[in-house]
Amino acid sequence: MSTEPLTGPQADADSGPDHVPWPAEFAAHYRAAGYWRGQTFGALLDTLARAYADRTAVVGEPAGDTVRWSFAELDERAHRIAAGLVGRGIGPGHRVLVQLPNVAEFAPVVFGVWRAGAWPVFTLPAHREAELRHFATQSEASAIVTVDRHEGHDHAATARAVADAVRSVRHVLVLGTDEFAELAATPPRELPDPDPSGVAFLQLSGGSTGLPKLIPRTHDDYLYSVRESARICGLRPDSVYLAVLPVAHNYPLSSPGLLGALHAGAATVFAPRPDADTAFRLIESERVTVSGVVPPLAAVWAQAAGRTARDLSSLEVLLVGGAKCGRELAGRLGPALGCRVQQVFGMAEGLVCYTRLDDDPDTVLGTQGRPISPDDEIRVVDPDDPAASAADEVPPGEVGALLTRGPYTIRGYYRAAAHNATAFTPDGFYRTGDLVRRRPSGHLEVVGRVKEQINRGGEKVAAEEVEDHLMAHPDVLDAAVVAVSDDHLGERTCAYVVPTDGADPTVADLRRFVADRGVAAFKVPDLVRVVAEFPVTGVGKTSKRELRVALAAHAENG
Ligand code: AMP
Ligand code: DBH
Repeated sequence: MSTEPLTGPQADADSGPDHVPWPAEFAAHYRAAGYWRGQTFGALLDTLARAYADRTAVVGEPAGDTVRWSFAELDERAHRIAAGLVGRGIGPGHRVLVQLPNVAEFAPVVFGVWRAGAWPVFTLPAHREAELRHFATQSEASAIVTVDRHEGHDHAATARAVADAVRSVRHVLVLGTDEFAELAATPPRELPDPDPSGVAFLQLSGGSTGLPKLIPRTHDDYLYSVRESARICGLRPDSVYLAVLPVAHNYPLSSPGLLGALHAGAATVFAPRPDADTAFRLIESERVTVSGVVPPLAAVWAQAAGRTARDLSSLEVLLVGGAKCGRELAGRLGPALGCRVQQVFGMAEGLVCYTRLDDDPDTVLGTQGRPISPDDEIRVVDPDDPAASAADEVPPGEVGALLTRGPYTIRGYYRAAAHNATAFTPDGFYRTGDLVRRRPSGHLEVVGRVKEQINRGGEKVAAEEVEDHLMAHPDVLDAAVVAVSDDHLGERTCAYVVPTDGADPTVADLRRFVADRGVAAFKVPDLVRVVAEFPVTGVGKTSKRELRVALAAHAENG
């Protein structure tokens, strides 16, 4: 595995504050309106453990045996893990990379980190060494919590390699080891509650410009979105949420996800895999009432539902989002699965939109929802001007670039002052990079993107990041990665490559090269085309627009 440092612009140290606070007058308003309530996640779990003590909080299946922990047990485990972390010197403000698959332990580990005052950094199981090194370096992480092996990958070995390469990482804690069991058995102790208006964790962006940026979210702001998500999705104490997507991702974590379910006193069932067989088995056995999927998975479930012998009758609501769910697929889901459909359009940076359970069918099938909060400010602006401000709105009903600002949308990425200067408007609106049309009801239709990101069925691939990996190949002079439409995933990646003089790299070689750089499999280009030169724009920049046009023409001509 490559251990060279990452090259390219995104590897340059970008500095700046850990957290860009909301201006005082906004913060005062968000508190006065009751959005920010001054509660931390640790304090929330105290309250939940009292209110729902013996009710089931989490259900998982690590190695065949089902783990089933009540709120009181979850609370106890989180207290012990917190004490164990603090005993090892991992305390307030420390960053802890959490790389866990969908196992019940995810919940006590994350709440344990919170109670220790440390900040989870939510990596995905698909991330590999290069990405983890980047997150560890960026965040100056003190520890990594992971599993031994999962789906054939040796996570513990990868975590150790990261610890060897990144000096700040002093602890690799592996679930299932004696060392972890000892940590998790530490007697609970009183620990100071962190500042609720301070950073609670670092979430990852999909990475619109190179490697993912870290997103600082506070207890106050995130808990507001979690509380409202639980309400909007109709969660009750007797709801059962099935977490099928990797639960560290913002969507299954909070929309309404694990945290929304906990907040409502409901149970979360962790599906070890998202396939229809696994999911349907768990829906039947655990009487699951609600789940959340991405469109390609929704399509697979809808098809499989036609021939399953499983009883899916408990399922009341299926959320679909993360990528555009077209009207046709949205319309098929309810009848196929015997449930209601709720579209969700969100981002780890903040803004989350839902169709409401009482919206009319045209709105549910044809839009991606409306914002959670009356104080989510939405501007749909000139899509051709990357510097468009909130004042440059397009006429009502027209397509434009979405800018947003509000009580749970960040004002800046973690230590990224230079990037923040373009990712946000001077008055604090986040440039989402999404192209939307707004209906008079406030519902948004997502019609595309302005930013260079390929959405592979909900897994976001930053063109620039893959380009940088390709550019590291000695035979590659230039690389440009664009989206190609795909019936199943919505989009796939196509890498255009200009070889260096006289070189003739093969497609297989280039794909293997990217994979060997230690990146998630979903970032290895699906298609690779070797060409003599790229089309250029007026000022000589590679024209991705023309590459996309060429690709589309190629596809049409077979
Ligand atoms: P991430 O940066 O990984 O948090 O991904 C957020 C992005 O996913 C959004 O900015 C959108 O581009 C995309 N996205 C999420 N949900 C939807 C949806 N329902 N329809 C279309 N795009 C979506
Ligand atoms: O894609 C996303 O990031 C996303 C989708 C739905 C999200 O962050 C969310 C809901 O909260």
